[in-house]
Amino acid sequence: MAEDNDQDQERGTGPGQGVGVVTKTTPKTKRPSLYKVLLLNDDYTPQEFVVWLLQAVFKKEPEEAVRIMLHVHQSGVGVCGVYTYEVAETKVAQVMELSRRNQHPLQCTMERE
Ligand code: TYC
Repeated sequence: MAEDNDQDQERGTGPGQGVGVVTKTTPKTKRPSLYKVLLLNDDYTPQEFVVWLLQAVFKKEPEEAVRIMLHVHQSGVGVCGVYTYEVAETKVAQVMELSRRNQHPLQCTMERE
């Protein structure tokens, strides 16, 4: 063996001293948990405001924004998008702040998928 010589003995790296021990670390990549951002229906927030908000905050096309708004309006709750925790948290905060500033009671929450 290549390491079985005097030089290795002097360095204390001969057989049984750990030479050639390969530690293979398996790369561990964990996918982040995803969160649904939910919009709740109410009787007072104008439909136009909700459609505008879905485009401004959630980057929806106008047709998709109308579809989501009508779904929430008719069923009480609907998903605006699915994001990682911090992105979802930011979207919820933006919706709540825009609603508050415009004096609408619109509510928005997030829920783990
Ligand atoms: N229900 C409201 C209305 O008729 C419209 C609305 C839709 C409000 C969706 C909130 O998340 C909402 N003016």
